[in-house]
Amino acid sequence: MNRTVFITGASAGFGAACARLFAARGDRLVLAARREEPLLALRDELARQTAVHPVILDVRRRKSVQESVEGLPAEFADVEILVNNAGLALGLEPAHETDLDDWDAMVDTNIKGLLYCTRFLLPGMVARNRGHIVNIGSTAGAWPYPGGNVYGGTKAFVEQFSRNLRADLLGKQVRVTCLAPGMAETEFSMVRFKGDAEKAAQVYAGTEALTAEDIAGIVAWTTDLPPHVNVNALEVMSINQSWGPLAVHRRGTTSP
Ligand code: NDP
Ligand code: 8X3
Repeated sequence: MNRTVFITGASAGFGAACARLFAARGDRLVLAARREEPLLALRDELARQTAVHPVILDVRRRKSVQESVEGLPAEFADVEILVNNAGLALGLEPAHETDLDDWDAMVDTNIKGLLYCTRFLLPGMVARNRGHIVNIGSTAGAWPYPGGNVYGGTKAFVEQFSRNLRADLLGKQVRVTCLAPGMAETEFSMVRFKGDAEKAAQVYAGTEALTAEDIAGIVAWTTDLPPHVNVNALEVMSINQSWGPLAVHRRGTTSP
């Protein structure tokens, strides 16, 4: 395909699967994440297929994002596709019991990190009149659940920001897509439960969740459509996941 694709959160999960898929199609890759070891291992794995530029980057650091974008080698500078994927959920406690540091980290990563990457890469796309930003939202952005509080809020932001970008970009050949997956088996739950492997495994036990490869395939599909076709927002779940009824508090049964 010969496009340059910038993927955040490329050291694991959806990001790594996107990297593998885009590499197999011959796209050049800029792969960003904080953890050097898995990122460089992925670089080594994919270097046989395509040109890869790894960037050790914490997307929460605005200056680092700017320097990473401005310092891209010439071969990687004309980024055509940005997959804004870096993100996390921390904890599942009710709002009145959460750790404020967890809330800060989710807002700083899922919202502000995504904004920094967008703001520093978008001007080049507009100047070249060619680009596609794929933002990874979540079903949690549309459907609340106990303990989803700020994580769901950040993902609602991602979807609405994506739609507003489309409004700003009318008349430009720059597409914006928000892809909102449901439960997918990655390192997501290990991160949410802070390394508690047993709790994380329970999320996926006895069912078939989405895989990172499922999501990568959908991301790639949105980028392969004819240039005049923009997928605005797309929600996807495993067939094994659906909604429950609205919860009802019954006086006298569950509280004094
Ligand atoms: P993983 O935990 O497997 O991967 C998350 C990636 O984000 C890692 O590569 C991690 O790399 C990176 N990341 C986290 N924080 C930062 C940061 N501050 N700077 C740079 N990179 C960062 O999870 P998923 O692949 O499942 O998640 C990817 C995205 O998909 C997230 O936005 C998540 O919210 C969303 N999502 C996940 C779902 C799921 O059920 N799995 C469903 C719906 C949406 P590193 O630690 O090396 O920095
Ligand atoms: C991840 C899916 O349901 O754990 O965004 O919030 S969920």
